[in-house]
Amino acid sequence: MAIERTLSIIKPDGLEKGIIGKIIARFEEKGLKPVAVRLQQLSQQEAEGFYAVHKERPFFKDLVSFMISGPVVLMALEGENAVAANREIMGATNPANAAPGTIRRDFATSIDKNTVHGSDSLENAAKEVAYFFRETEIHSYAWTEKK
Ligand code: IDP
Ligand code: MG
Repeated sequence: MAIERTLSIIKPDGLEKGIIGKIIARFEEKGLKPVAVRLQQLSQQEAEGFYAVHKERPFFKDLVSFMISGPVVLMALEGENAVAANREIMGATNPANAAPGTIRRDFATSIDKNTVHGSDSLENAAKEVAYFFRETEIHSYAWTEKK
């Protein structure tokens, strides 16, 4: 049993749609606990730094401008195999390809406005959590079995 931490972001479209609670419920129902949570307006510099790995991609500019178009919710999620579990709960990048019952399939509008971000590996999860949260802002608590 590997208890991991991963970074989740509810993107501006998730806040516009008023589904912060519904998204967090999906994580909690699957045993992923938010152990750090902050609502924040990202600056352009913060968004560019966060997505630096994508800076040569054609969609980089649009991605950054979307991510700063409104506030986001930043969360560290903790639980069993949290990195892969989060990706599974989110669904595929393009909501058209996301499996039924995933956040992106149920709530996202397009590949641009795809409602959530999730770290893609344990190594990136550690970097991404540290990008937004100090260790003193993260608080583990008793967790329950996956339902
Ligand atoms: P992921 O969010 O599922 O990990 P990545 O490939 O890491 O997907 O891409 C980061 C984000 O960039 C995506 O969530 C999406 O918002 C955006 N993105 C990825 N590919 C495209 C594309 O082909 N067109 C427009 N936006 C894209
Ligand atoms: Mg990614």
